[in-house]
Parts: sequence; C-alpha cells; structure tokens
Amino acid sequence: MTDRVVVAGAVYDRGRLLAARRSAPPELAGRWELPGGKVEPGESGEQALVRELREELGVETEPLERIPGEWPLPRGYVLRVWTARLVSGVPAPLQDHDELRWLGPGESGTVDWLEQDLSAVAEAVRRLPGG
Ligand code: DCM
Repeated sequence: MTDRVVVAGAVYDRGRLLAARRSAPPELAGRWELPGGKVEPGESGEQALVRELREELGVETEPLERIPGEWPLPRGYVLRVWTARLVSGVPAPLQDHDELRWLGPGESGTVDWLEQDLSAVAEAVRRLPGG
C-alpha cells in the first residue's frame, strides 16, 4: 500500500516565507497554506514536493530540511513539511490557489492558516534565514 502522504513546502526567499491561499475545495477555499500536494507512488517526499511546487506555482525549489512531525489530514492522509529554497522563477497561482503572499518574520500571523499547517508554519518562521 502506498502511504497517504501530503507534502508541503515552507518556501523561503530573501528572508520571507511564501503563503498560498486555496481556491478549492469549497471547505478550504480562502484559507492559507504551505503549498504542496499528494505524494505519488514511487516518489520520495522531496521529489513530490519539487514536482508539486513546479506544477502549482511554476517555480524550481530545493528542499532543505524536514520539519519534524506529521499532522493528520482527512481520509487517512498525513501532512509532512520541508523547508525549501526558491531556486528560480516567480511564484504564480497556477493551480489550487488564488493569491500568494511573501511574509516577513513578523507577518506570519496576518493570514488565516489551515489549522493543520500552524505548527509547521511556526517552526518554519523560527528557521527563517536572515535577510
Ligand atoms: N493540505 C493541507 N495543508 C497543506 C497542503 C495540503 O492541509 N499545506 C491538505 C488539503 C487537502 C489535501 O491536503 O485536503 C491535498 O491537498 P491538495 O488538494 O493541494 O493536493
């Protein structure tokens, strides 16, 4: 059986963290998340993360570190989160999102995060590379 894993990225660029506002499904629309998606069979978590961020945002990223922990999602999925560095491209809401925002160190509380992302967001902010 393939594990039911959703991976998400705390994407950093120039000392800021990328937040993405979901446009679907209706029960999640308008809430903010660390962007990502489901791991497909045969993929590592890091591979899935790079693919999802390319598909959803049109950017190339490099996973840095796994944020310790795992958070339960509906239907038996779990959420795993990595920090990641923006390598190239300008993120755009190509799929699943309708707004993106770069948050500075003091700004992580300014968007309405999905509950299941909150612990990872707090840890990602603690790890924000300076400047
Ligand atoms: N999800 C989440 N937090 C994230 C990314 C995804 O809670 N940072 C959830 C939302 C969906 C599921 O994972 O229920 C699959 O995400 P997607 O629709 O983006 O593939």
